[in-house]
Amino acid sequence: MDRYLCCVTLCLLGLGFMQSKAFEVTIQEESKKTCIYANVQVNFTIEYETNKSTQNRVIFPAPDTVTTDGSTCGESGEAPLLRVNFGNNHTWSLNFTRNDTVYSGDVLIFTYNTNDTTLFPDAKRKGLLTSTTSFFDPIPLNATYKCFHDEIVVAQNVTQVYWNVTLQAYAQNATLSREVHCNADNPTSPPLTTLAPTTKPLDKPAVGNYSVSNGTETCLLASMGLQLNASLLAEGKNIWTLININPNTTLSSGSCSNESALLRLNDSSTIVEFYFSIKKSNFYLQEMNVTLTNGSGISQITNRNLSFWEASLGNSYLCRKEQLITVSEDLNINTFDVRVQPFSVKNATYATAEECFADTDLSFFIPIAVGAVLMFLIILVFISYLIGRRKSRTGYQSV
Ligand SMILES: *[C@@H]1O[C@H](CO)[C@@H](O)[C@H](O)[C@H]1NC(C)=O
Ligand SMILES: *[C@@H]1O[C@H](CO)[C@@H](O)[C@H](O)[C@H]1NC(C)=O
Ligand SMILES: *[C@@H]1O[C@H](CO)[C@@H](O)[C@H](O)[C@H]1NC(C)=O
Ligand SMILES: *[C@@H]1O[C@H](CO)[C@@H](O)[C@H](O)[C@H]1NC(C)=O
Ligand SMILES: *[C@@H]1O[C@H](CO)[C@@H](O)[C@H](O)[C@H]1NC(C)=O
Ligand SMILES: *[C@@H]1O[C@H](CO)[C@@H](O)[C@H](O)[C@H]1NC(C)=O
Ligand SMILES: *[C@@H]1O[C@H](CO)[C@@H](O)[C@H](O)[C@H]1NC(C)=O
Ligand SMILES: *[C@@H]1O[C@H](CO)[C@@H](O)[C@H](O)[C@H]1NC(C)=O
Ligand SMILES: *[C@@H]1O[C@H](CO)[C@@H](O)[C@H](O)[C@H]1NC(C)=O
Ligand SMILES: *[C@@H]1O[C@H](CO)[C@@H](O)[C@H](O)[C@H]1NC(C)=O
Ligand SMILES: CC(=O)N[C@H]1CO[C@H](CO)[C@@H](O)[C@@H]1O
Repeated sequence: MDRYLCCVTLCLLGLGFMQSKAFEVTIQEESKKTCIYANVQVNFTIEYETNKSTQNRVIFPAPDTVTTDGSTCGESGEAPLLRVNFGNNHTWSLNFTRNDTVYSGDVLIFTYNTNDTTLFPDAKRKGLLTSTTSFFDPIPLNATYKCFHDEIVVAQNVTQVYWNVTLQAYAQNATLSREVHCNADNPTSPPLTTLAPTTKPLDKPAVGNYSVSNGTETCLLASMGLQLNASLLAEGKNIWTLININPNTTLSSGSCSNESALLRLNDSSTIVEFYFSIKKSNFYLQEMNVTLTNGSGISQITNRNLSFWEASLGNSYLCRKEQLITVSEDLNINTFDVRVQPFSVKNATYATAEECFADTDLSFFIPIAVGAVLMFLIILVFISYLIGRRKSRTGYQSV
């Protein structure tokens, strides 16, 4: 079973700070190639019930003497696992997950043994209890995760405070030189997720076909790709975050009347509403109402004073180029390949398209404009020639 040799190093971080405990471990393959390295300081705070029916709280650090039995570099599809055992049968284990470009911690399981009478002298429930959480967001495959600041992880009666963390997995025996720090370490730099290329949804959003019916007939047609660009509060600061609306998971609904029409797109708790109105003989997008759910926070952003996507009633509006709709200071929407017809839809098909100005090809227009100017000059020269000739002729006649 033991294809992997695990070696444990004692570490007194900062040489001399005896009271600050840390475990430093290296997991190696049989070929002695290092695959996982970790240097971690963590305090555990555990609440437990005593046999006097009171609540007790114990705080202790992970010691610097640990073993790594049960750790594995992972092979044949199995995830690499770092398992750290210490004290009286307590275990801290973290497995890792990756794709082609990034990796992250997957599931962190902390198991503590309440039979340990030095830590839990009067525990009512005796045995192995667990606390399951996640740990660190995706970082590039060739990078080391570092976090000097405190990171707090809370789950199931256990609060874990981490600091001075260095972690690398999928190391392939190389010392990973690129360091990616947690947000707390660089409050001014972009969040970790923007450093990990595959986690930012920067791809163009997919174009979805949506419709609204008034019960019997399709009364509104729309197709578009939508990308919300919202300034969201994350860890105490606002970060511009891109959210692509995925047509596969989006439900469309709405309503139609003779004067106004509503298209509501609902993609897993992100709701985008488009209100169309009529002025003179044109329709246009007048109002947007966007509901964003961020964790437990919900923000609602409304703009009633827009003027986009205007076309004649009876026609549809078309714009292939990317457009920017500024809904508020905190919300921009990038739209792609828009076609809408909120009124006079017949037989569930789009009427003639009126194309936006941005789509008109200027490279096609410039030669025409230059040609027109040249033609104008030629005509001007010709007219002055004619006038000149007539003048000179009248001149001769007067002689
Ligand atoms: C792994 O790296 C160490 C230090 O760089 C080196 O001494 C060792 O030979 C390497 N092992 C393999 C199998 O490449
Ligand atoms: C960890 O716990 C020790 C006491 O056990 C305390 O002195 C220290 O400040 C704690 N560190 C953090 C970062 O909470
Ligand atoms: C990590 O461990 C958890 C719990 O054992 C398991 O559910 C999960 O599938 C594992 N992750 C990977 C990538 O294997
Ligand atoms: C609680 O448990 C401790 C240790 O097992 C024992 O010494 C003590 O008598 C118990 N107290 C009560 C009230 O049961
Ligand atoms: C949307 O409609 C257009 C035109 O009818 C069609 O070409 C396209 O495949 C449709 N897209 C989806 C995702 O259904
Ligand atoms: C739906 O729209 C059609 C065409 O505009 C109209 O004839 C019909 O009465 C509408 N039905 C309802 C329920 O509003
Ligand atoms: C998102 O909006 C911010 C602020 O206006 C802007 O700097 C950023 O370039 C936008 N991102 C995209 C992809 O449109
Ligand atoms: C939507 O579903 C289609 C077919 O299942 C798939 O090809 C496409 O990648 C999906 N689009 C998104 C944005 O998930
Ligand atoms: C915006 O949408 C939300 C949720 O759909 C709704 O409660 C709210 O009344 C709407 N606001 C406006 C101005 O339409
Ligand atoms: C409605 O559309 C269907 C298919 O798109 C077509 O077969 C039918 O002839 C159309 N009817 C009218 C009245 O245009
Ligand atoms: C509380 C909460 O879930 N906040 C999230 C808001 O969105 C940003 C960006 O997607 C996340 O990083 C935050 O965690």
